[in-house]
Amino acid sequence: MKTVVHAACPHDCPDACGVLITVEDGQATKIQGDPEHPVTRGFLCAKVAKYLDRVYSPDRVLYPMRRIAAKGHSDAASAGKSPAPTQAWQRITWDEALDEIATRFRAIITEFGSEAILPYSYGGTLGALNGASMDRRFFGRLGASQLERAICSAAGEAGLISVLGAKLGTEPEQFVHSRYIIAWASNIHGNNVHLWPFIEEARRKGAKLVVIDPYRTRTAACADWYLPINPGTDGALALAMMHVIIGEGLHDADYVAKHTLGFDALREKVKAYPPERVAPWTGISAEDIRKLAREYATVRPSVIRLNYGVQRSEGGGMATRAVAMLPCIIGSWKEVGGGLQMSTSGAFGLNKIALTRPDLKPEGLQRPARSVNMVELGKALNTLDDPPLKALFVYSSNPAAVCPNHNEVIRGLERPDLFTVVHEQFFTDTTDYADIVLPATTFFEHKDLQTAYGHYFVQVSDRAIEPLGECRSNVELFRALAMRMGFDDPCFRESIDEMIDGALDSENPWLKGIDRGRLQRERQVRLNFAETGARLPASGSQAIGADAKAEPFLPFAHGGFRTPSGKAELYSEAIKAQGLDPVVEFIVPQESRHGKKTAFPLELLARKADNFLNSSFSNLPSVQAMEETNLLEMHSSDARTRGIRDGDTVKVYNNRGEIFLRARVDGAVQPGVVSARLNWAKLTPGSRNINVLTSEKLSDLGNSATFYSVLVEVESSKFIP
Ligand SMILES: Nc1nc2c(c(=O)[nH]1)N[C@H]1C(S)=C(S)[C@@H](COP(=O)(O)OP(=O)(O)OC[C@H]3O[C@@H](n4cnc5c(=O)[nH]c(N)nc54)[C@H](O)[C@@H]3O)O[C@H]1N2
Ligand SMILES: Nc1nc2c(c(=O)[nH]1)N[C@H]1C(S)=C(S)[C@@H](COP(=O)(O)OP(=O)(O)OC[C@H]3O[C@@H](n4cnc5c(=O)[nH]c(N)nc54)[C@H](O)[C@@H]3O)O[C@H]1N2
Ligand code: SF4
Ligand SMILES: [Mo]
Repeated sequence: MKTVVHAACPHDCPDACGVLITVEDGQATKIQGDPEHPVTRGFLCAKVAKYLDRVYSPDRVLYPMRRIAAKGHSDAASAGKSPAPTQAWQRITWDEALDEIATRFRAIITEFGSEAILPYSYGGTLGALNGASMDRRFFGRLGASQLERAICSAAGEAGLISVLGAKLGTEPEQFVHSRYIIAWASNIHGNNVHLWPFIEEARRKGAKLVVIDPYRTRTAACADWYLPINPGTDGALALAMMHVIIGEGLHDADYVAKHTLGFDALREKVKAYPPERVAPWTGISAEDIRKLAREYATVRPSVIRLNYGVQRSEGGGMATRAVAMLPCIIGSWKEVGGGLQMSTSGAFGLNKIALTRPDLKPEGLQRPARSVNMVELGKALNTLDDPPLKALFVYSSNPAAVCPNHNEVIRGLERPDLFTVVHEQFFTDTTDYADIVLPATTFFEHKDLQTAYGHYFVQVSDRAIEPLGECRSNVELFRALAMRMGFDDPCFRESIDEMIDGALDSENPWLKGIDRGRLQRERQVRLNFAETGARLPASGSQAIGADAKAEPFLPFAHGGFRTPSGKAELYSEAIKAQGLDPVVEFIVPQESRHGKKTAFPLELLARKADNFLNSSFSNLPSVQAMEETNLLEMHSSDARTRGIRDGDTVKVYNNRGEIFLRARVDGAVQPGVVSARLNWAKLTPGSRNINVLTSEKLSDLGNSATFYSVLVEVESSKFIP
């Protein structure tokens, strides 16, 4: 029997593709993009196009396993293979695994209290159910420490929300109407590939594409104008652009008067940021800054695709705030194809309370459980007291690869007294430190509800095949654990469909008329913007993009900002309350070439790989074939002064650690900047990855990670570990 099942890609990616899976006699035999999805339009990225290799990989975790050897990478692993190190593991039943976890948890709670247990999850799946529902209910009811999930986007979200009040932005379909497109810290070909066809269509009609990125991405190489910027200086660039725009009267005085708060204070503030002052920080000439500002303000509609690279810096929150002000002062929110997109996730408004049940608590616990920032996992494992962390439950994440200050993370994970459970699809860097490993389903094997952060379509992702081996989804795992702990709240028995219905039963007017039945019939349903304001201004009502039936969604054409004042807040009391400049300012990042002098003169971009997804996919041979790994990209001038030639082994180091990579001298970075890509640690020489060099330092807003504020030194090395 042959069927075609509709699913949605749940990986941590803005595109949330519509997917069609062909199933023959219970086996998935083909994956393709759903051609009817109006944004993702029938194609998949290169890694997910090879998803059958992932689902049916011989390296999948298929059964619960108990550790029978010391914690740490096995020899097979450091030899560079993608291992299922069987000599470290003994297969056990689910009953044995659940009993052992429940017994250990009870003992830890008796001796140290429930906050000695820490859940640790992030972006393995963004499915609404498997991402955050039964797990949150379980750990809430248990009274475990709460996890502050700030590793990715918290600084940018705080910056964006301080101006707009919500994570809303320009629809990707509208980019075809843009005449001037700025891809700002936005690796579109690598991380957001479904936006590219819309940009190409706009360019065929004459639009100009500008890319602002310290790394010459494939997108930068295709741009009409590439502006390599020094890392961590985007806030200064945006301030200088506003200096020019306001100084030359290129702002939209009418929009500003009606829909913004604090313009006079901003006008004063930007006087301190003339292009001549900002040029040395950014590495962009004053002349280019002026040209960029003038073009952006006058070639209309102009749009900014701001992605998360800007906010992975010490000043990332303020920088995002500064960039988010630009469309507010030029009034481009009024135009189809104008505005800015960083995230669209704020539009979905699922009923998160129903999903996560924050009211569940252990009997007797009055205050909320303490919170631990996931960025500081190393610090938490090694130094947290009262109570110390005694158990770590990892799912949908690979902290032994993705967390900053890797050496400290590993030191913590090696603790023999730490009871670690990892729910995974593969034997990752993190399972190498687990006491118990539990097998997890892929999205082929479970049903879920899918939103997006790069468009406005909702989908139900159907289950295509039975779970492989004894794999269980996150929902089913935490349901079973709740039962084992004796939690009898009815919510632990809710079916998947009941949970989907509960999530869609929300006060968000944009979900009106969208229910599970309709989603299963229509596959991808655009949010119901017709129900509320936020529509086209009377002047221009051209149809847009692939979905001509739908009116363009212009979130702030008539104001309607979700801030306390209802205006775009160029002055923010909330920012002031945090002790920061209520307007906006640029503070030179300490760990940068502009900060205080150190022995480490080069700025490192510890970037993601175009063909992996954070550390996911990096173990699959067919995906490895598309990505060159273990490289340090550097500029020829920095290589020359250190006697390094293309292909040499180099040691890259700072006070936190060292790593051995192969030098690539090819012009992707500017002088003073080096770049390397995230990969599994055990697939990197020495079994340490690039996060040995990154720090736990938090960003100015949102307590987020600062993966792109890192200084290092590089030297030629004969030694290959
Ligand atoms: N192929 C692939 N796709 C992915 C991912 C992946 O790992 N691989 N990861 C997913 C995840 S988790 C996320 S959050 C999104 C993130 O996607 P993006 O928001 O695009 O995030 P990054 O790749 O971190 O950074 C984007 C770009 O910012 C640049 N950059 C670094 N520092 C600065 C700076 O100071 N200023 C400027 N202007 N640019 C800077 C980087 O060189 C990079 O090209 O992508 C998702 N999609
Ligand atoms: N140096 C450096 N470090 C970074 C970044 C960077 O740019 N540079 N980016 C940061 C960013 S933006 C992010 S978002 C984080 C991402 O950090 P993570 O979310 O930890 O990302 P992944 O490495 O993709 O690990 C996800 C794991 O979840 C597993 N998984 C997938 N689906 C499921 C499921 O349904 N259930 C369970 N139990 N497991 C599942 C996958 O097999 C995979 O091993 O990394 C951060 N780390
Ligand atoms: S990772 Fe992103 S681009 Fe690739 S299939 Fe999934 S949603 Fe689409
Ligand atoms: Mo992320």
